[in-house]
Amino acid sequence: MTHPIDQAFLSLLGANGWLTSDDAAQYGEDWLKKEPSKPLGVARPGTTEAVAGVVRLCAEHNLSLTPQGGNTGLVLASTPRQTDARAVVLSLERLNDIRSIDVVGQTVSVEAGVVLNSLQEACAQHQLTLPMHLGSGGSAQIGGLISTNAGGTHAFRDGMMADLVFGLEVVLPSGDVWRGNRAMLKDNAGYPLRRLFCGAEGTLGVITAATLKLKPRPHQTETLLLACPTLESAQHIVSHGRRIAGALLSAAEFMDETGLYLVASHCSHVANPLEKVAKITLLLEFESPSSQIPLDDAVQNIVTSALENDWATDGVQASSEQQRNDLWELRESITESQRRHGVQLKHDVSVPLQALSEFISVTTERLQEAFPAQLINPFGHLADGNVHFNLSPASTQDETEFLAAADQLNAIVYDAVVEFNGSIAAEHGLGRSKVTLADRSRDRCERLLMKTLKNSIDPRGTMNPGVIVATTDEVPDVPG
Ligand code: 2HG
Ligand code: ZN
Repeated sequence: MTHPIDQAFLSLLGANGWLTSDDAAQYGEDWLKKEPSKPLGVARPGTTEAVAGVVRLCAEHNLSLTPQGGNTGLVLASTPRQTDARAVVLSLERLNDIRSIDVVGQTVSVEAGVVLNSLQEACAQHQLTLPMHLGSGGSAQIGGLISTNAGGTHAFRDGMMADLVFGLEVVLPSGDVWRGNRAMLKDNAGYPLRRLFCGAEGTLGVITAATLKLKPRPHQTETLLLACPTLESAQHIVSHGRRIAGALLSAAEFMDETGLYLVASHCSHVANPLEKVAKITLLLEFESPSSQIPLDDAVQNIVTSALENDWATDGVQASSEQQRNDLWELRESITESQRRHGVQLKHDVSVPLQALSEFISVTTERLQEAFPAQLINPFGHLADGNVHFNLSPASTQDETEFLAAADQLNAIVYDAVVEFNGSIAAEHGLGRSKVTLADRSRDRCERLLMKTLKNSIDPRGTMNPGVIVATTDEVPDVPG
């Protein structure tokens, strides 16, 4: 016999719109497979009104709700808590319509479940692009990107996801729909509500649609891979590149030799075209919006300066789209390689640029001293000081001891971030993984503001509980 809760969701959403607990396993597990949970079921509404219906039904039956996009997050924000026996996952995957593209205003109105790469393909047909690029673009959905305020490789130039959002449509925890999906950059008619939901990780409501800022599609793209002796030398290239090319420089990604060792070990089909693996490998990309602004002179200048000043010892320039994709594949395989390697501790942090190199060397030294048998793999977005300071045991034999040292290793990284005036959560959000950590670093005032916001918009506390704001039993409310 069908359970009454299943029956209620089936009546609301139809057979295609509700998966019972037995079919929910994939939705209960995060990408890193850290904490598989067993949701009560998965709601897959196909319209904003149906999302509102799901929110109301959950309230009626006292169920918690975890909105889920492409489930590519790394901080446990899109799957329910293992202990939550009354958790429903709300998948946005069927809300996947591109409502309209405004070629004159250069905006797109899009539903939350549209996958980033599909949106890029649709925009490309109008010679436009969304300036948001990240490795998980084949799965990541627009609603999730907004909810986590994703950063990616172009953030130093084009901003994070919140900077690309002009308007939003949101189903609130009350079941009301906020129809704020306007297409204006300049929209100061009150509190900036759209900002509130960017990076809220589904704790204040469910984003169902958005209007996003587009840019002209690049007319010319040039991609370089450079072998650098140190991180400082890579930073010299980036500073020089920004002076020479200005906003034509669109990406500056760095990889440590450890990251490339992981790629060679676990994704052996991915080739490194440079003869020797350098201490730091730098991937630079330049984009020109117009045939009137060619890139060749700027790129040539940067390569020559890098070699003449010994900032780089070797380099390649992509000569075809295929080669360009291969260079990006090298960079984007680091995450998958480290996952295949096994156990890891991830730290998505940022520090001011002038302190970046010292931060990395000081932290590396402290980590090595605390636990020598580990792989220290700092990589990321060099122009905005965002480092993924990821750690793994050197081999499977070291796993148990490495995990036993996890608290100490995490503390070394996060203490150094604070010491260097950085952020403990740069572009992946807090999820449940970093809530306790973030809560400790908040002063009384900030903690109160966060709680007041959460409680006034979601008074029952059922929207993605345990994410961003700790539930009171998780962290004692110590005065800060
Ligand atoms: C990237 O920059 C992503 O590739 C993932 O933000 C980082 O694996 C990671 O920790
Ligand atoms: Zn990143």
